[in-house]
Amino acid sequence: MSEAVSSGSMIVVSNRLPFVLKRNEATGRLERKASAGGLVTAVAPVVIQGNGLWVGWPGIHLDDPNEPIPESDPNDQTPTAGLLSKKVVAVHVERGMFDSYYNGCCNGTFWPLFHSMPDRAVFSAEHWKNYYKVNQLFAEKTMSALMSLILEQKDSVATPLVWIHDYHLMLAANWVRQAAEEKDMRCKMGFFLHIPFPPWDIFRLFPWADEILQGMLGNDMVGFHIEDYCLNFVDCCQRRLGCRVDRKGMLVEHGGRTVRVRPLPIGIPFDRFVQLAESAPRVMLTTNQKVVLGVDRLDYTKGLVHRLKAFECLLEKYPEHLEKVTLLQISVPSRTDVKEYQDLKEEMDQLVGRINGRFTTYNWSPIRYIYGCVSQDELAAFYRDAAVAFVTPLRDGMNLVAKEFVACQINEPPGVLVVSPFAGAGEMMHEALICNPYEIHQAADVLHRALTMPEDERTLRMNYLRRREKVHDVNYWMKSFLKAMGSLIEEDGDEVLP
Ligand code: ADQ
Repeated sequence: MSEAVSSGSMIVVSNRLPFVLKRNEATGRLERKASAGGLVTAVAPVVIQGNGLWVGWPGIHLDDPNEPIPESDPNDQTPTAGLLSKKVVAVHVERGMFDSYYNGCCNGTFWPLFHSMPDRAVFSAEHWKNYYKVNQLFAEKTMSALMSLILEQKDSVATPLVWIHDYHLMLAANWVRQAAEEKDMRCKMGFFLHIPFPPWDIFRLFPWADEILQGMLGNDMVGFHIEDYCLNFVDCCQRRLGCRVDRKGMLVEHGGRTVRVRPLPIGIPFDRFVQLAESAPRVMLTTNQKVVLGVDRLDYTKGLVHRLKAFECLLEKYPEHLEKVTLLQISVPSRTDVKEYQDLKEEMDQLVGRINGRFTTYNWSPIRYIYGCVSQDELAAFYRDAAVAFVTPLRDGMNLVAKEFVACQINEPPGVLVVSPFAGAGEMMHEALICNPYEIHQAADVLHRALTMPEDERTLRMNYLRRREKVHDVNYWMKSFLKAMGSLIEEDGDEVLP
């Protein structure tokens, strides 16, 4: 698949820049630390090729916000290596305000609420105020980025594109739009939400729900992973704001404008994962044991406790798996300064200890638990050599792990993907085994079925899954976004209308 090309320069706006800044203790200098996610891989080349800009928080609180951003290391091979520091707009936010915006409102309110877990959500006027202010700050920075882009490219006829990402920045669009209109500057604005958009009954719990919807409707196009989230959003706009909507065409009328709503399911850099799987050395446990694999950020939405209990239930119900199957759970630490995440860590530690204490023999322990980040090579090897990927979120926007596992399944015969229907991935990866993590006994049955599935069925299912993910990879996602914005240049040079 060829790389996507935008007809205009793009400004990407995200909570974090596509790399973080770290202070080198020895030299005292700032350095870039690359982020290797699929989003950066797909989006950075389009920003760089189009001479665009990236607006975001640099991952560090600096005493002097004017301290220059370093250029990338000459040996940097990551997709952001070509992103010059003059193309990076760092948004500096005072520490206390950032904490209230990020830990308080984004992760304390929107994260649980949008994952339909309202009991975990904290509703605080103070956090909301800071969320509002930080969004304003991002909008101001985006506006100056837009002005500099337009000045620099004053002879260009193409309209610049502003692409805002995720639940951290749901309010920013309107301020950018208004300021651009006042200055008579053209721009197209798109938004993409990486997490689910909840149904009306959940969304309405947020006391300032109107403002969120109005903020999102400041864009020309609002994208979500799957159709269900689109319809939830359209429904909320109609019921909360009284907007006229077209459900079939997924259009919302607001403030004299028509906003397009589109499902844009994210993909992964499929070929990169295949290459990694082909070259990664074997890292799996030992002997002929089958490995059931879990890979996640340690987050309560990922259904980790349910997963461990389902595995325990498998060993009870189907003792033929004793000493033959191991659950390898790799959990990357996440939001470690938040109490709920510390509690989850403790619960996991105890549960792993209890299950291992119950079943461990001289030769075997049922659960291997790695609490930490693993390299991309290692990850690819784990994906490649696992018999089953057990992906059990209670709610998840998409879930890239399910897709990465499928890409790395290059062995013959392949393994089996088990995925929750409450992840966007479960909605789209029809040939996977679907498993409701809330029903522990049923989840154990599905896991048993995966472990005992005949080879030809495994091959058939995996071939379909791999074919779809290869075509619908992260570049395809990038292209779909540009197409939805009317900013995609196809090979023949024509812009593609939305
Ligand atoms: P996340 O909630 O972070 O993303 P996910 O989609 O599973 O969830 O992506 C996690 C990424 O982290 C994967 O690329 C995975 O390889 C990596 N990872 C996880 N554990 C790791 C470990 N221990 N070591 C190394 N790497 C690890 C949010 C939404 C998702 C949505 C994505 C993209 O919550 O629903 O799919 O954004 O839109």
